[in-house]
Amino acid sequence: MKILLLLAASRTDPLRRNDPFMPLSLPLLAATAPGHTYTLVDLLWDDDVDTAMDVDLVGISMRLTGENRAYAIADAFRRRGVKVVIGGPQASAVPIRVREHADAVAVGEGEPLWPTIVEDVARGTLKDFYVCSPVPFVLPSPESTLHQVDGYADLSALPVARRELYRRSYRFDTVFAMRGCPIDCDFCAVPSLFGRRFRTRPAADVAAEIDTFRNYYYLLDDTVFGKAATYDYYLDLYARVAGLKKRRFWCGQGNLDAVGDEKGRAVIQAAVRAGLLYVMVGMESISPATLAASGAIRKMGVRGGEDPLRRMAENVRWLQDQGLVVSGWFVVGYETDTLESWEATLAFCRENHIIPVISPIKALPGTRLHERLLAEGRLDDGRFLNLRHPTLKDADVLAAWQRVAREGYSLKAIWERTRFMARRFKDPARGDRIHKTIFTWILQTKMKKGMIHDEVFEEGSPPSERG
Ligand code: B12
Repeated sequence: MKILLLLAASRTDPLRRNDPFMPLSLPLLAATAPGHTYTLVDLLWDDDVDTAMDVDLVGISMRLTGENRAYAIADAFRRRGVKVVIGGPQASAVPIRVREHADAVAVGEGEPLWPTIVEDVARGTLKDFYVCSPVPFVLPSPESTLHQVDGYADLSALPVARRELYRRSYRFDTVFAMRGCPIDCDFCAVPSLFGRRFRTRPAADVAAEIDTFRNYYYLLDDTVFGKAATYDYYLDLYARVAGLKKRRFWCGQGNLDAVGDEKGRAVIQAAVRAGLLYVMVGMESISPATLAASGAIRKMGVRGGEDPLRRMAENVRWLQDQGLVVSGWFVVGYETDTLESWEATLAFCRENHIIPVISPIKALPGTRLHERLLAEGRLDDGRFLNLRHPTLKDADVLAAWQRVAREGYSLKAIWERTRFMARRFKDPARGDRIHKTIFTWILQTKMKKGMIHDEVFEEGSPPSERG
C-alpha cells in the first residue's frame, strides 16, 4: 500500500520551522509495518500537504496543538474516499471527537496497533477504535467496533525507527529508553497514555541507536534521571553511551528529587559523562500549595519541614554546578495564582539562572485535573485558558505571558545566563567549553522564537492551536 504519515501542526505554531527535534512517533510506526511505501510529512517543517496525493491510507499523529489542522486534512482526504487513521497524545485523550473526522482512532501506544490497522485497511475490515491499554475502553455506541490490546507495548525488541523517511535532517535526533511515569501529577497526560509504571528498552539497543546519530540528540524519557527503581538501568545505559567512540551532546527532561539521593546524583553525573548538556525541569509552580495539590512536589526532592522553594533552588544549583544548562517549565493560572505570580515566577528563574518557560495553565483532556475541573463546573473547554479562574481575565493573562517571555528572553537575560553557565563548563581538555557556551546562547535565542507570539490573541487561542 501507499501510506502517508503526517504530523499535524497549526500553520501559525511558533514552533514551525523552529523545532530542532525530530518527531519520533511516525518513523517508529513505519518500522512496525514494513513492506509498504511510506511518505512522511512533518507540518512543523513542511508548508503543506497535497491532499490530492495518490495514497491508500493516511496516518496522522495529533498532539494538542495540531488538533484543528489534523481535522481539516483528514476531512479533505476522506472526501476523496481515502482512509484516515488518527493517533497520538491528543487523539488518545479525545477519541470520540476524533472519530468524527477519521475512519479509525488509535488510542495509546501505536507499535502494537499499527500493523493490525494496516492489515485491516488492506482487507477492508477497518474498525472504529484501536486501543492499547489495560483500561477497558468505553465505546460511544453499541455499533462501534473495537480492537483492544490489553496492556502496554512490549519494549523488549522494538524495530529501529525509520528516521530516513524524513527528507530533511533535524538538528537533534530523538530516541527513547523508557516509557510510563509513576509520579502521577494531576495535570500530566503521560500516566493515561503510557501507564504508571516505568518500562525500559534494553540499554544495549538504545546505545546502539544513539551510536547512529550525527551529534545532538534528545532522550525523550519523561525523566532521564529516573527514580530509585530505574537508577541501575540508567547507570548502565549512560556507561554504555559514555563508552561510545564518538562523543555526542544531548538533552532531556529531569526531576529534582534525584539530586537529593546519593545514587540519583551518581546517575546525573553518569549522564553528564555521557554527554548530557541541557536539562528541562518541570518545576510547575513557585506556589508550595499548588505543588502539593497537583502532586508535583513528589519530584522536587523536598523533605518534610523544608522550605520547598529553597530546596528546589539548591537542587537546580547542584545541577548547574555539574555543567548542566537548566530550563524550568512552569504553569501559571491555578486558583491560588494572581497576576503577580507571572512576575514572581520570572524573578525566581532570574535569581537562579534558570531559563524560564512560563505558560498559562491548560487542563489537558484525559488528566485528573481536567476531570476535577469538569466535575466542579469550572472548565471552559473549547477555550485556550480552559480553567475558569476566580479573578484573572484572559486578556490580562495573555498579556502577562508575553510580558514575562519578552523580559525573560531579553538579550541581557540571555547573556547573563550564558555567562553564568560558561563559568561552570570545566572541560578545557576537550575544548568543550566554547562549544557548550555557544550552545547555551543559541539554545536560548531559538527558545525565544517559540515563546514570543507577535500576533494578538484576539481569537482567544494562541497561534499554536489555530487551524
Ligand atoms: C518531546 C516532547 C515535546 C517536544 C516536542 C519535540 C518534537 N519535535 O517532537 C517539545 C519540547 C517541543 C514539546 C512541546 C510541547 N509539549 Co510536549 N512532550 C514531549 C514528550 C516528552 C515526548 C514526546 C515524544 O516524542 N514521545 C515519543 C513518541 C514516540 O510518542 P508519541 O508521539 O506519543 O507517539 C506514540 C503514541 O502516541 C502513538 N501515536 C502517535 N501518533 C500516532 C499516529 C497513529 C496513526 C497511530 C496509530 C499511533 C500514534 O504511537 C506512538 C508510539 O507509541 C511528551 C511526553 C511523552 N512522554 O510522550 C510531551 C507531550 C507530548 N507534550 C505535551 C504538551 C502539552 C506540550 C506543550 C503544549 C507544552 C507547553 N506548554 O508548551 C508544547 C506544545 C508544542 C507544540 N507547539 O506542539 C503533552 C501533550 C498532551 C496532548 N494532549 O497532546 C505531552 C504528552 C506531555 C504531558 N505531560 O502531558 N513537547
